[in-house]
Amino acid sequence: MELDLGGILDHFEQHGWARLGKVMPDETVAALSARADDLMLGRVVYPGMFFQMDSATGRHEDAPLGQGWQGPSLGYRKLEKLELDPLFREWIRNPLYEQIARRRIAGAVALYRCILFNKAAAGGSDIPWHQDGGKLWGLSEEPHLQLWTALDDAPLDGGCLEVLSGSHHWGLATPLGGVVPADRVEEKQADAHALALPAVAGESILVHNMVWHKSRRTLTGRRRLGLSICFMSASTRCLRKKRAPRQFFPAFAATHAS
Ligand SMILES: O=C(O)CCC(=O)C(=O)O
Repeated sequence: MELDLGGILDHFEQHGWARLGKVMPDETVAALSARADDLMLGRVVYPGMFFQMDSATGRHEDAPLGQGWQGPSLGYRKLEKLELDPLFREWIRNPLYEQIARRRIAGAVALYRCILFNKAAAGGSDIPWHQDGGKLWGLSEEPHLQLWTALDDAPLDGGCLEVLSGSHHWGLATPLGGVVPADRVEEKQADAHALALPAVAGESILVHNMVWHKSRRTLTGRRRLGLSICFMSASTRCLRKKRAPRQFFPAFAATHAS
C-alpha cells in the first residue's frame, strides 16, 4: 500500500492526530491479540512486565494501583513493557513506523513505551481526557509521537479513541500532565467538540502526546484492545530520582542521514 506520508504528517502537525489506515496485516493482528491473551492468562510470562487490573466499577480512577499481575484474567486494563515480547518487538520496529519516526525524530530513536489498553468484553472502563506527558512522565524532553493501533474493531459504541482536534497546540494543561482538570474540560467544551475515531482491527492512528484524548467503555459486548507505541529521541533522559533512572529500549539506530 502506498501512503501519502507527507499529507499524513501535515495532518498530524495541524490536528494532533492522523489516520494511517489499515497497516497491520491480519495475521499480525491475530498473533498479537493471541499473545495479549497469553500474557493476561499467564501462559507467557516476562519478569518486569507491567499489568493493571481494570476497575470493577467502570471508573478508571477505581482501578487498583501497584498490584501487578493478579492471576489469570482477561480483565486487565493495561499491559506495559510489551517490548519484552518478540512478537510485539517485531511490530514496534516495522519499516513503516521507522519511516514515520525518522521523519519526526532526528538521530537514534528510543521507545518510551509500548502499552496495551484493554477494554474487556464486559465493558472495561472510561479513560478521561488526558495528555501523555508532563512531570508524570519525568523526561528531559516531551515526546510527541505515538502510534495507536486497534487490535480489535473499535466502533463508535465500542470504546474507540476520541480526540479534541488541535488541542496539542495549547501545550500541557497542567505541569503534571495526565488527566485534564474538569475546569479546563469545561472551559474548552471538550465533550461537545470530541471527535470520535472509530477504527477497524489493524488500523493505526498517529496521536500527538499533547492532543487531549479519551475513550469510553465498550458497549458492544466484545473486547477492545488498543496498542499504543510512543517513540522519542534516544537522547531523552529519565529524570526520576527516587529509583534508578529508566533505560529506554532502542527502537531505531541513527543512520548516516539522521
Ligand atoms: O486505547 C485507549 O482507549 C486510550 C489510549 C490512551 O489513552 C493513550 O494512548 O494514552
